[in-house]
Amino acid sequence: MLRIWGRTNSINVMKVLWCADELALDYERIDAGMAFGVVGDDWYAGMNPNRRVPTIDDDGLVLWESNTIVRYLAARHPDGGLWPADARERAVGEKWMDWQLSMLMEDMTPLFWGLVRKAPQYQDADRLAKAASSVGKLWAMLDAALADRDYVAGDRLSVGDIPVGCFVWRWANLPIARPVLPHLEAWHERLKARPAFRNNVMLPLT
Ligand SMILES: N[C@@H](CCC(=O)N[C@@H](CS)C(=O)NCC(=O)O)C(=O)O
Repeated sequence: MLRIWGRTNSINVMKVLWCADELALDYERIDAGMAFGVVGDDWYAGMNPNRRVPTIDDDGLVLWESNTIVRYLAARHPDGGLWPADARERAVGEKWMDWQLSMLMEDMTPLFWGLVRKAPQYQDADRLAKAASSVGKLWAMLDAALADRDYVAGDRLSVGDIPVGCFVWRWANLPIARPVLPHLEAWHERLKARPAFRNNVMLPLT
């Protein structure tokens, strides 16, 4: 039995739930994190010493780090179609998973925490304006990459679309100015047509 710990408004939990639903997996989700607590309990830290969400337990294999979980579930259920058998195609998609962590997070974190969660430490207007402008330039990179393809690794959805797909919904719903990026927008529309994306990602930002 697959168990997934994490609150549904966490972007990292959304990645895992969207992936699991694309793969049509049976799972139990247990609320954890922020108002739900749980992450502070010692038994939880025994599974995930970071005390963050998501964490999964798949028949005794405990994993944390959302992108790793997405890769694991997709590879374990290759018939689900998210894990390209061709290493080159897969790497092209996976690159965007790592880019989400290494580049996109730096600007998305202050914007989300400052504008949506109103965290006092992210209220510097100058810093927020710089983050909004800089993140627009990052999204333009993905827009350019999508000029000749429907999804980040080619002509079908794969693991590589999942982290950036969660973040594009968030970016599109932030109260900021955004550049016009037609390829990115068309890809976002394709994601929005998927029930698993609608059910897990297309939620109000909270
Ligand atoms: N790199 C980790 C980050 C995990 C993380 O920071 N999760 C946030 C939610 S998005 C969290 O646990 N926040 C504290 C909480 O919810 O109590 C991952 O991708 O899984």
